[in-house]
Amino acid sequence: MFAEYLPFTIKYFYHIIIEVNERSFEVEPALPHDLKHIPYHNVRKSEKELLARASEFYRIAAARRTLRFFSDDPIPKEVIRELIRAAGTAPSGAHTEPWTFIAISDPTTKSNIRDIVEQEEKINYKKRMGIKWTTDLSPLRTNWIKEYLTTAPYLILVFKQTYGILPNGQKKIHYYNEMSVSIACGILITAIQYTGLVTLTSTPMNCGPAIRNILGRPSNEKLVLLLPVGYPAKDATVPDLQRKDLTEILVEID
Ligand code: IYR
Repeated sequence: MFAEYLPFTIKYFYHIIIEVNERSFEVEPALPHDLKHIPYHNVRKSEKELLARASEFYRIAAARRTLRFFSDDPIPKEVIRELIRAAGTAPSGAHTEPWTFIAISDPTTKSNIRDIVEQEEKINYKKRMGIKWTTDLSPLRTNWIKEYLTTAPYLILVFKQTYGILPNGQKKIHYYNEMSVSIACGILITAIQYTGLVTLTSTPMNCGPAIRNILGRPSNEKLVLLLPVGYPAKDATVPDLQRKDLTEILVEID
């Protein structure tokens, strides 16, 4: 419609652009275009049961704390696999599942990661973060020494795939990859808590490329989260933090 008001030459190019665009969207969808849609089964629960389950889940979630002191007691590999299976159930843009989870128990790799993280964090704390940030963090008693990276029996590293590769070698667009991976991280952290283990939600600043290199990961993968996983140390402490009340986080419009 709009093209009718344009001079001929512009009109010509306008149509080409539209055609090029339309053609580029005519390529095969990443999922099969005849994908079946099947009935969804849900066992309906009573209102009483809904509230009981929601409250029980809250109780578990509320008991979660970020731990910085880990026991070196081993945990079964099968538990880590189940946790990652749970994280992999997260919703993702166009069902692209744009995540890679690396589970590390090898002491040398953990030690190499600790070296990279501590080297960068030292610069972060001393230079990059600045006085305001380090002052805001001081009540939490964090610093650049990350003993938990070698003590915890497992490190789980979560990478987002900024794009994928189709069987024909073309790039596959990973819509909302950051959001999809963040949701998977939320499920993973909650699954760790539900299982009875502890973790620390860490996002090591400036360490992504070096860690990706030592793990031999491809360049479409970017480090989003590093989670040490294990039991808490016997003498572990946590800061006595309070969470916001429901009235402070919820606005109800009925
Ligand atoms: N990444 C650093 C600093 C840090 C930043 C924030 I924001 C925290 O909530 C906690 C720590 C570290 O891991 O020490």
